[in-house]
Amino acid sequence: MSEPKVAIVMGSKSDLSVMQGAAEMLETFQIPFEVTVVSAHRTPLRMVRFAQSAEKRGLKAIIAGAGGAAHLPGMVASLTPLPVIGVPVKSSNSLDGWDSLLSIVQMPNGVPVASVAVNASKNAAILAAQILATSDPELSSRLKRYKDSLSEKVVGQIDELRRAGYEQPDLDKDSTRDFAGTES
Ligand code: AIR
Repeated sequence: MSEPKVAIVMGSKSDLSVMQGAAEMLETFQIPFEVTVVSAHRTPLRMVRFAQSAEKRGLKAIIAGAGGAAHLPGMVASLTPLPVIGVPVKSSNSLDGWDSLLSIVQMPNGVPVASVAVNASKNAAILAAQILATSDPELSSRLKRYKDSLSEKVVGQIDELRRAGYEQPDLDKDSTRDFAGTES
């Protein structure tokens, strides 16, 4: 793979089962990435080195996941101009994910962290892809195809309901589509 464009960092390897969803999604979009463990509390200096070198190393976005007192995304965001997307991880020490979610979302003015839902690492990767796609037309096309595939799945579900005997409202008379972004 070429130089990583996105970093996936997590507070502990125990977060990997959640965070690997982001890795899978970035692979789908053919975005080169790196994956590592950086703990805001156990390795604070590694966190500073990681965040301060991220832009120079050519990264364009950072996905940071942590559980419990999830300070990693916010602290990384305080040390880099790159966009940081936080993934609240519902870890073994977590109060049902709320502690992590609030630690990530409730940032002070001036230091934003974008947050996805608890454990929603795939969405973090999609958002990172969307950020990169603003300056990458090929990636933008891949994203549009992905979004089209989402609405196609729903069309399939509607057909299944119809076949199961549930009459469907006629909402799709004209040729408009939910996501008509794919170039012909
Ligand atoms: N964590 C690690 N350093 C700082 C934090 N907040 C988090 C990890 C993991 C949780 O603590 O992100 O979700 C439990 O980590 P471990 O290593 O004890 O399994």
